Amino acid sequence: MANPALDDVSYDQLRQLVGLVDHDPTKDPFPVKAMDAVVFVVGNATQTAHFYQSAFGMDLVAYSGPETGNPEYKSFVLKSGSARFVVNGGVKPDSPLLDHHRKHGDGVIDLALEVADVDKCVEHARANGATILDEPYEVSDEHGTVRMAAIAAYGDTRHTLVDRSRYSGPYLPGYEARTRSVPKPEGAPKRLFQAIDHCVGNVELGKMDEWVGFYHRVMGFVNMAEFVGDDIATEYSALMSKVVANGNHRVKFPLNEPAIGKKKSQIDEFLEFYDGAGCQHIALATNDIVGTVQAMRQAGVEFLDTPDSYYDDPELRARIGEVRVPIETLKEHRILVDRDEDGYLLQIFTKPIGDRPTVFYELIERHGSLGFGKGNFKALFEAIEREQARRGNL
Ligand code: TYF
Ligand code: FE
Repeated sequence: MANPALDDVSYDQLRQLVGLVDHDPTKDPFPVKAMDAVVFVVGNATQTAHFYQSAFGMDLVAYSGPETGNPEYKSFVLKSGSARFVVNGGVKPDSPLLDHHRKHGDGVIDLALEVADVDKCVEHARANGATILDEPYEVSDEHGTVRMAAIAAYGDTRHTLVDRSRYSGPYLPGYEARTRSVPKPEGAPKRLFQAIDHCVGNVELGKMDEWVGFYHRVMGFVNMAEFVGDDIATEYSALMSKVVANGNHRVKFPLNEPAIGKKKSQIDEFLEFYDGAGCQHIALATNDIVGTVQAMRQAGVEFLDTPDSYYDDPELRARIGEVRVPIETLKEHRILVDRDEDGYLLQIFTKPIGDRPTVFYELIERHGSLGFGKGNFKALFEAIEREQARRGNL
């Protein structure tokens, strides 16, 4: 059975955590409720599932694999609040997951979306030129029925559409309930994050506007105000960026493309090592970023460094004003802060978590701000470029 205690994140909490806005889903051509799951293909799902428990504090909730009648691959389902990760690794040598891993390394294969009406979404997507990878189908077991379909997104990334309103099992038919297999450290917070805030896609040079158009046309997503345009791009960021979101902003997808600047773009580095377009970072919403960073660091997660000068800059101090945490604490943990007209946010970025310089994480604590930390772009991109240089890719 699903454990409701694991996703007891209320709508009001979510509104604060990820910055929701009012929206009428009855007028939406492609109504999306939320992220259903971020699905990864990795080289060793058994060990990656251990990592997300031990380092990200997630709870193992379900499993499918040879022991449950699925000889092809192992699949572990992990939760933290409303966030669900699924990590898959090939078992049978001819599993297509192993081809995906050979090409991309550890990465995101599916940004699955929970929807109320799979068929309505697929028809809208089809009418607007989307590639339908899986026509609507149903799977059932003793817990009920799930209706699903899948559409193609950038690179080899897909969006599976999931209607689980008639299903009460731990994940999907074919999965068995599991409980945490790695003990929680003593005194550890109940969970280290409560929700997925946004998932960023890196696409090839000149393709950003095509993919923004895709999300507009096919999925009815809207533009958010935050973007990195030509001017900022060539000066220091070496990337262009626009953000699309579903109607109530529960699902936010920033899209980056490389910009031709003085140096090799961090987006080019990603595209080279991922061997194509793909999901670059996932931002996790927490209501206690200091506690989360502390716990993750203790477990060995490495974060980008921020120079002392960032915190000692009087202009920054004046701009951010009063925030929940003393600036000395932010400095100690290398947490970035940004303020805009709606409020402020605290954020920090991990180094790439796998062998290839591709996928990384962001932690974000929002206090009214609906942005993505525009004021931090310069400091952040400089930190990313220092790491890029250490890898010999700049
Ligand atoms: O999601 C965002 O827009 C921020 C900033 O390569 C950012 O987290 C943008 C591009 C990038 C790294 C971070
Ligand atoms: Fe981000």
